Amino acid sequence: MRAVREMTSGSPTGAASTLDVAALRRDFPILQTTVHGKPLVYLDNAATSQKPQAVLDTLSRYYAETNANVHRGLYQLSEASTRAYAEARLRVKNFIHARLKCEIIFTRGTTEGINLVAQTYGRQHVKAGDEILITHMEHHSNIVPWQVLCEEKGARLRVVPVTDAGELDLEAFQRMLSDRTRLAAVTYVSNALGTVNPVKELVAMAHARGVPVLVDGAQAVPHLAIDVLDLGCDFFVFSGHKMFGPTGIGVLYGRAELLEEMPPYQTGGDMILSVRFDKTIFNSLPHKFEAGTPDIAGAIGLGAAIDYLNHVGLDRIASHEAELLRYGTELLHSIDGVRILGNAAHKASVLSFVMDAAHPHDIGQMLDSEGIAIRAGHHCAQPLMERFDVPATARASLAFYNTREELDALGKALERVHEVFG
Ligand code: C6P
Repeated sequence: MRAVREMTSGSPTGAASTLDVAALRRDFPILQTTVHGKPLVYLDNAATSQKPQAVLDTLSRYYAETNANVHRGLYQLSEASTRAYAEARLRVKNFIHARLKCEIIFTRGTTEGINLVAQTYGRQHVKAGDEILITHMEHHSNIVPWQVLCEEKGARLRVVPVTDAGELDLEAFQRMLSDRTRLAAVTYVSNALGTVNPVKELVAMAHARGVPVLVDGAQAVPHLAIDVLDLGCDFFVFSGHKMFGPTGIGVLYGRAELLEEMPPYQTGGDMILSVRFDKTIFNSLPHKFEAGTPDIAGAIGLGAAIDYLNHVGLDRIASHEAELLRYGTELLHSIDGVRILGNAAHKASVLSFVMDAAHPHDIGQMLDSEGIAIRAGHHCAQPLMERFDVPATARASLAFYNTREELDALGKALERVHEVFG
């Protein structure tokens, strides 16, 4: 945690700073390990990120010292656990700059957050003949819940096209918003292309037509500072595990006015004020949407990940990753037979590519033998693969702890793939 080194010279604003990546890497035990006898080069951060010792310690300390159920006991441990859980919610609220703590709902992750909105807000507002607007670059999690809802209601799923560079067609987005559109659901950062969408602009366009917007922030939170009020979005969802927190915990942010009106997603303990056989009264926000014992340790671990990210600094992370992405892009362009998918002007962290010589799965396996972890496949974005006429891509995805040396190792291994298969 002492790894951030300020370097305030060299910038007209005096704000330039850089990361002491070597020191930061020591915060991540898994980055010190080897795979097939080679140092691990972890380039699958879009799938899930690694966890710093601070998060691991928080989890084990919670279970060793504070573990008790929340909102139930009158004894000290339960009060401490309840307090820690509430503090985690406050950390999330501050992290995404929400207005109110009760607008933060803990979920299992991005997928559950989207399903929650589709099954509550969606079922409440969408009727036959209505439309839901999504984009061609969505993850399956931001396609299928809307598709299922549309089928149930006799509504229509409309899909905004993506250009050859992998950018959203903004004119089409504008054109496809109609009086029938009940919700637009868009990703902030594409997991398969790295494209950063102009979410604030999209929200403004949608709101001008009275259409609420859900933003899938799964791939944004580890890389960009998030301000939901500035974006103006109505819902924002993300997963803890992609931002150096535990698996099994995520967040749905919703504007209180909307959440208040929505029916519960799941029912049972903790989401009620009173239960009688003739009538149940639901609890207030956020508890109305958190039925059952929540992932208390996960939420507290997510709070620790937020502290860690704040300590490292999202501005420093963004500039380090932009430099890595530029370096990696040039490196891949220099290798014979490599073609990058996703060449948007504004990108974050993802290098998705195909090679003439080898299937992405062969690339993934050869890289694994060198200790390099990438993802090969459709990245849960099959419609996007079809759009680019490929069955799959190989994808290297970056985090702030990655280095040029690791990208050099990737480059060397890809040269070997070219020699072997080419
Ligand atoms: N993408 C990837 O390798 P969950 O699984 O609920 O934490 O996140 C789902 C999800 C939703 N939206 C986007 C943009 C995502 O990237 C993901 C997860 C991983 O790209 C696993 S498929």
